[in-house]
Amino acid sequence: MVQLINGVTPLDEARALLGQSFDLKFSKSVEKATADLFERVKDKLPAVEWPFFAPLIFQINRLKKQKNALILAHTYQAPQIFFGVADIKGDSLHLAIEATKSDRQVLVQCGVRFMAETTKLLNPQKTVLLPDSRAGCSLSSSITADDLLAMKAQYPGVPVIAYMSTSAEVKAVSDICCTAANALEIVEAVAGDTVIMVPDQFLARNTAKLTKKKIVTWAGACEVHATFTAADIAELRAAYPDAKIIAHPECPPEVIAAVDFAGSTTGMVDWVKAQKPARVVMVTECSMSDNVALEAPDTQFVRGCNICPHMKRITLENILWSLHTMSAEVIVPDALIERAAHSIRRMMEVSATGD
Ligand code: CIZ
Repeated sequence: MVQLINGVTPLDEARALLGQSFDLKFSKSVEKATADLFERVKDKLPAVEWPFFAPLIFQINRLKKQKNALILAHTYQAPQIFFGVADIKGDSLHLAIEATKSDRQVLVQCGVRFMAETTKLLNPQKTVLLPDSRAGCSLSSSITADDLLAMKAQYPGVPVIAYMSTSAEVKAVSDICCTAANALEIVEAVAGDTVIMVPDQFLARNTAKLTKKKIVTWAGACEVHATFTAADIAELRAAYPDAKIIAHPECPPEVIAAVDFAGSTTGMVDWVKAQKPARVVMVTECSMSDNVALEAPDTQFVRGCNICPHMKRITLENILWSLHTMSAEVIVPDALIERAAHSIRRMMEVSATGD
């Protein structure tokens, strides 16, 4: 068996390897079959790139039907994935919930590992594939279950809220989960006047400003959002005085204080679609800004974003390889699934605005 594309093979070798099993020529029939998709993305993808993407998109869409697979793409995925092959698009909780409504048995997660685990937690009978098993997350890897158990020992009886960007192990030793959209609602809903919220120090500090409760947190941060500063926002304001600036609550509090709106990924998308600003800066992941731009033609998007290197590990090449070889399957032990899914379900009982 040739070496796996998943996680180890450079892109040019990946194409050569895929070429042994798939026709990757940009033929007239592929051009015709993908013409509508190109129309959708052409404002964000250079036309010269389409002949490379189109044959992969064509083969993925053909193979996913054969394999009874559903492709889930997070908002941070590049437009060729988001618009080219995804069946369900959105934030991690939305992807996992929507997958439960499908009868397709194979779920290909175009996202990072904690997202694939979340999908598995809510779809335990289905096969969940992660096209690059190295796709991690700085937040999720910042805390282990042992770290959290030690923290719980320090604060006996204090309820523990785990942000969705955590591993299944961490969710399993938490009381309830939260998203960026419902963090405040969950803090208010749990008992007591002190809560532990892990692992994002900035989401915790931004939430603490909105509640009387004391929030004990962890030193985790999202490497995409943590690097934005108040000076960046001031520079953007000076350069684009007419633009609305919106940011994700994983940004530091001084950034959140300086922007016009702060919200989760879904919150930001909804805000742009509802407010229709003439010009906007999305202080978040770059592909998200590109994807929203393609759906909001009346708004001009200024790029004030960072790229998530983990999300960008997912490519059309490794999605096709993943479907072809049915790898890499995300395995979560049954006992862990039960406990970790319980924390997600508790959140869904408390909050109607899960995603
Ligand atoms: O869980 C998600 O999808 C992330 C990363 C953030 C959000 O705001 O939804």
